[in-house]
Amino acid sequence: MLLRYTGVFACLGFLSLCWAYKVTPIIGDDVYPFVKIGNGYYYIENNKRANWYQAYIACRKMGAELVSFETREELDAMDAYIPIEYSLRQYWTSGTDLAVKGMHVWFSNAEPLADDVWYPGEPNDAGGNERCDILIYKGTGGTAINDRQCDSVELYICEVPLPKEVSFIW
Ligand code: MMA
Ligand code: CA
Repeated sequence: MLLRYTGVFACLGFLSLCWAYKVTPIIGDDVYPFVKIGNGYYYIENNKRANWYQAYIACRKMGAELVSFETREELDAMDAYIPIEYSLRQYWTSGTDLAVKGMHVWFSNAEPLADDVWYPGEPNDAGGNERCDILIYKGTGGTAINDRQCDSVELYICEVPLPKEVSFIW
């Protein structure tokens, strides 16, 4: 009997521990060479161009990933940050359908691309060979994502996956 109650309380104790934590990002302000935009930390490469794979490697060398825009709001925050003179610049993102053709995901976190991040008419897989996703900054269809050939040599944006701190709140 005693053993049974001990077991029950041990389980309840464990469950209450599970419910009583919070997760908070560890870093606060800009951390060179990354800038804080909205809730994310980014490196915007405006000089060196690379194909999608090289761009991914360049980000990995910084301990980062090619950028992902999980929500339209994140993309809008980036749109508000980039100088207006950079209109029509294009920047590689981590978006790709290389794993499953027609299924575009953010390669850095496996989330599917939301419908509202695409440029009007995209993704169109032009020429049947557009597998990597690029941010078009203030094109005639606004700032949004287009699928392009992965070997196209372009600018890119890296994003730091946020380190998180887990703490108990009681
Ligand atoms: C057009 C359009 C896009 C395509 C690019 C390739 C300028 O936009 O067809 O969907 O990805 O061409 O350069
Ligand atoms: Ca396209």
